[in-house]
Amino acid sequence: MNRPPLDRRKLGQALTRLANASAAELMARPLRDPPEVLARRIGMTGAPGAGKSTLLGHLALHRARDHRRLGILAVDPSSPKSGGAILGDRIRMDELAGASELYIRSLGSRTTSDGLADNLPEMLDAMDDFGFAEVMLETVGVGQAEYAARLQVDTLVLVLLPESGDTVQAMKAGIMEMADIFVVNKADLPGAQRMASDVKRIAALNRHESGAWVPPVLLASATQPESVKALSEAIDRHQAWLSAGPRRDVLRQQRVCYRLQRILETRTAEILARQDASFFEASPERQLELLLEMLRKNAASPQTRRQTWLHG
Ligand SMILES: Nc1nc2c(ncn2[C@@H]2O[C@H](COP(=O)(O)OP(=O)(O)OP(=O)(O)O)[C@@H](O)[C@H]2O)c(=O)[nH]1
Ligand SMILES: [Mg+2]
Repeated sequence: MNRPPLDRRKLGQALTRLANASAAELMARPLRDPPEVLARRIGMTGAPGAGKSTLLGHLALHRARDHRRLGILAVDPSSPKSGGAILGDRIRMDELAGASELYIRSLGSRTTSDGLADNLPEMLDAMDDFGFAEVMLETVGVGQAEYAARLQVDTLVLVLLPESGDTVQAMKAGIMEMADIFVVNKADLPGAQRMASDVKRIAALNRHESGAWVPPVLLASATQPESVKALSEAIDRHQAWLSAGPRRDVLRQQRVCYRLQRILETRTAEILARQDASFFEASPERQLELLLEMLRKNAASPQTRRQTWLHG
């Protein structure tokens, strides 16, 4: 294929700049022309230690074999500055050497309230701008993070462990309805088959409309390459299903909505933190008026507008 090689340095800088951008800066960002081809977004979520990075690593190597440009962003709450090392450890370096179009980056979750990384939506867009065919997102499935992750990806893979009590917890949190593919991971451990049957039974209770996607329940293990292939095929089937119906557009709209909501929340919090007693003594109506004024002023500020984002 005739395309320039991936400029890793430029991409790294763009992602860092976005990760550090304030809500005010994001709001003042000029509208970008989205590229014609958007990256397929695949999310992998599950409890800490479920084997997500390991599985994602194998999956990425499998899917990068035809030289498609493929990125992995791993939200790693435990290591804000690991710079990809954690996930990188899970992929053998000799395998990686042959995959020049594979890009991996760990992101710290830092201050964000939704359990994902700061400004993740903007970073995912940057991956589109850099010509990725596919972006895989690893998030740790705790609390609100699943919901937030759901909105950022097209295909969400939920990684469960055998005999972990995960099913019960997943049902409680309503995660079962969110996942497109279930993986009972570490299938080399005892209890995997039974766990898979349980999940199948529960998953079958959801979604009845005709034409609806029926989430497959797969077994996987780092020691079984064919299980990675099966997962990869399930992802392709789900992506094909998305392309055939309205769901992809619905997801993209929800994504835009969520992003605006996040920026407004963050910016509003920043503004409110700067106000003194006189602001809060005003009537609620006046407070809102003042707040809107300040938000508007920010959007028009030439200083922030001058920032150029991705390409220089
Ligand atoms: N038995 C078994 N162990 C596995 C398998 N896959 C991964 N592990 C082990 O499980 C542990 C956690 O693996 P990771 O891939 O780091 O799991 P993770 O879900 O990414 O972990 P966090 O990102 O910390 O939440 C490691 O010690 C792996 O070696 C598997 O298929 N079978
Ligand atoms: Mg991990």
